[in-house]
Amino acid sequence: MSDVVRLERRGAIALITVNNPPVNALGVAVRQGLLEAFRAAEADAEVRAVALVCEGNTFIAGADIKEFGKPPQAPSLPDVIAFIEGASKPSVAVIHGTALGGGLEVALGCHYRIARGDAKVGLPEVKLGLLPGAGGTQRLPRLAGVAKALDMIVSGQPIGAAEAVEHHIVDELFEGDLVEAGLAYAHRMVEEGRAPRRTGEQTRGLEGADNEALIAARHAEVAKRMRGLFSPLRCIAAVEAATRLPLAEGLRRERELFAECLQSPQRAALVHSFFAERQASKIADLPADAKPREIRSAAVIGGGTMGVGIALCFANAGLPVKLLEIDDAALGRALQRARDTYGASVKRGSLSEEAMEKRLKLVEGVTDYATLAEVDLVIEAVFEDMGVKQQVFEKLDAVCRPGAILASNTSSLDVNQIAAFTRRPEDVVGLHFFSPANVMRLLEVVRGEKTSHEVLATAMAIGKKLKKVSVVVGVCDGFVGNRMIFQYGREAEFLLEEGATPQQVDGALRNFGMAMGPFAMRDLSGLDIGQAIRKRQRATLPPDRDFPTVSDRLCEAGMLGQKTGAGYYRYEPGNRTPLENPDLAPMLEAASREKGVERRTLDEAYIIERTIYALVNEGAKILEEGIAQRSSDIDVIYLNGYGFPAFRGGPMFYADSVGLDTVLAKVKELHARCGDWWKPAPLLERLAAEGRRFSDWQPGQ
Ligand code: T1G
Repeated sequence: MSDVVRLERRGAIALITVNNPPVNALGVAVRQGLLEAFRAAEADAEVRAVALVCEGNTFIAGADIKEFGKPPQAPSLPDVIAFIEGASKPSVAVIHGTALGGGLEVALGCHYRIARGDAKVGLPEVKLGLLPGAGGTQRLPRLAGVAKALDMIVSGQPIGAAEAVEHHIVDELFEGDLVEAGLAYAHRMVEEGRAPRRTGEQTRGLEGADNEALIAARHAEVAKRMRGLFSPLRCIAAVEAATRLPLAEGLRRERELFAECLQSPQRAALVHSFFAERQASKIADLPADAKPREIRSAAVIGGGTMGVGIALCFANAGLPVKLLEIDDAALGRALQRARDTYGASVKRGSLSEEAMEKRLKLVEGVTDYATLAEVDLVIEAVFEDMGVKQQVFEKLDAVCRPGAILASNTSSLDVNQIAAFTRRPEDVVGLHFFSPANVMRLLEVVRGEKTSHEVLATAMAIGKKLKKVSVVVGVCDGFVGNRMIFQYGREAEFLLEEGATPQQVDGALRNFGMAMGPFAMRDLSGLDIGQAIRKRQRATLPPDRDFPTVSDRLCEAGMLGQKTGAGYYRYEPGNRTPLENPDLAPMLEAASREKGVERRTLDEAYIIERTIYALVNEGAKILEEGIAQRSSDIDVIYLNGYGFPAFRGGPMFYADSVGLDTVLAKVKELHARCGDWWKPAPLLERLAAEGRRFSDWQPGQ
């Protein structure tokens, strides 16, 4: 028996145990072990039934994602499952944790399934650009029906054990010890003389509904809602095969569609995104013994949009948090904002009244700094002005206990300078949340020169506790995300001077997959924010450096975006739908005239290169300066904070997939035509010359 799959005889029951940490993934050794174990159980005349359990935190959580893209190794998972299903002795899968993907497919190959009450089951393959490729699209509909199977397979979302029982995916729930429950159920199967109940032979789930109409409706809906994605429609095609074909043919069709998804560049990008997010939590030079400090309570300074959003993150995580404002009136407004934010969720039905009240009780409004003496972590979220930050941090340094961590939510100011306002720079760190802070998953953990290892480890731990995707970044203007978005936004604005309209630029980038175009995004956040940043940047650049002017003209005309009813677009009162702003066209004409530029029609490919390559070139500089640890960290920032499409893997992965030689050639052409904003990053030049990719690069190489 292999060391990842064990077979034991418990009386007339064969107990098969998988033990392949951390998630019992179905690597080749596990597949071999399972096949050997089920074969041995089948051949053993003393064995009357089989129970399959897993050690560790979870039942099998899927195929081994690391194997994708590598030459397949026998036995294939479908073959293992076919043997399990075809066995003559009844088998039961004992599910705990998350039975996902191939894990649920193995369980569906077993004849019966029991699950612990807190377990979940799901088929998340679509999130990796795939589809359930080991019978899930054929067996799940036969148990749960086509509608439920489509819901689970197209969304990739798991369901709880009780819901799985409701939909005949799981037979019954159990509590307590896995092995005991498995053996007890197996004994019951023997005593009741139960025969193997082969899922592939079930038909109930395929009957009683107009599956053809269901499939057609779902296809139309997904084609619209998941535009640009490759695998969701193939998921539907595979389930459609189950409604029409006998199992063997349906399985063949599923394998064909699975192979198409496996070859798709979207699968490579989505798998990259999966591992990149997990890699981001690893800090290369953090000593193993750097233990996080315990955070039992927090405080947020500033009850504006960001401050309240951050406070709600703590309340959502069940941590008490003080929210400090300058006076009772401001505090009242802040607490009302907190209540209104939760109220919207209650109205949407995503939060119960009871849960809202419980969380609001965790938010304590204060106006006196002295009340912060015992908190473990303070996050400042006041106005983006260094003078104001200095006042706040000097006060915090005076009142907070030794060992309390002082964090700033600044979106681009110098965290080292902020740390220097205190006598404890080693306890100062940046925690850059993204608006709305209680929704956006991204957290840039800004590591100051003096930030201690322990404080850095604590920042990462609290990020995880708040269910954020935390990425460590260094100190510079804009850190990683905003530093790159400045380039992207500026280039987008230059395109308006060259002849494009906001609709064309936003449309091209939405077709690329961005959640929102740059001009709709600027109208949302407010044009005045960009104006202040450009003013600061101008002070650090040569006077002859060219800047676009349209945004400044709009600000001068008081058109700041949604908040004033007009910016790049016009908005009807109370309506966020962007409409054409008739005042813009003359401004664009004037801007082009001022620059002596002949307006022309720009094609989508040019718009994408001009904007996305601006991200890439700046990302290469960020890597070379050590502001980000690895190119995949930059991808994680863009996937989780800036609406970059996961099916393209992030800006750096996208550049690798285009080829750095191609990217560099375009950057050089733009440098020649558009000036020093496009000076090629040395790292980009070097990697392109060496035929390498950003993902091959390590610091210092
Ligand atoms: N393969 C390989 N490694 C995996 C893995 C997998 N399926 N799942 C997790 N890991 C690694 C992960 O990279 C990390 O590694 C460690 O395990 C802990 O993960 C044929 C084709 C199960 C809910 O998509 O959703 O089956 O960083 O930090 O927060 O039809 O992992 O420690 O080195 O996420 O407790 C379908 C993916 C595959 C499930 C646990 N299955 N995994 O969450 O831990 S495709 C999935 C998860 C498939 C079949 C198809 C989560 C989790 P490291 P973690 P967690």
